[in-house]
Amino acid sequence: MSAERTLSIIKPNAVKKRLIGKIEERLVQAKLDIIAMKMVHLTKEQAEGFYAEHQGKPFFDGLVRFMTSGPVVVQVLTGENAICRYREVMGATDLAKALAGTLRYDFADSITENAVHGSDSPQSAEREIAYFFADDEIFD
Ligand code: RTP
Ligand code: MG
Repeated sequence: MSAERTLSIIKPNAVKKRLIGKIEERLVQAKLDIIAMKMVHLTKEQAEGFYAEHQGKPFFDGLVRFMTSGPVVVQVLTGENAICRYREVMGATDLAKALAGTLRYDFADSITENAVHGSDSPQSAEREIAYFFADDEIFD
């Protein structure tokens, strides 16, 4: 099987709590390699566009408020089966359901402020990577 790419976001609560380094260590352990990276403070429009699939859901406005509350670290990760494996490293959306040892179990503050994002399918990975990175910003 060939290497896959996935988009990761270290969300504002984790950046604020100085957890970037701890999260990067977990990526190294999981053999998920960083091939693109930037820090951005999302605008309301960028956050709404990124999470467009959730528009109209009860948590949408709170999600956008949270994602624009401070800078985030956006990365492209690569590795065998990277999409699924990164979601395993992250743990369940709701920290109450996340397994011990996952990023969300260790670093989430709530179901919304859950520390990290990872793409959920090859289609969303492709869309999400192109949302943040030009081809010449990815170092494969
Ligand atoms: P993500 O997209 O951020 O990687 O998270 P996910 O796939 O595990 O969860 P998803 O269903 O896509 O939800 C996107 C983000 O919205 C927030 N959320 N809040 N209050 C709530 O009930 C609720 N549900 C979802 C979380 O920040 C979640 O990661
Ligand atoms: Mg999602």
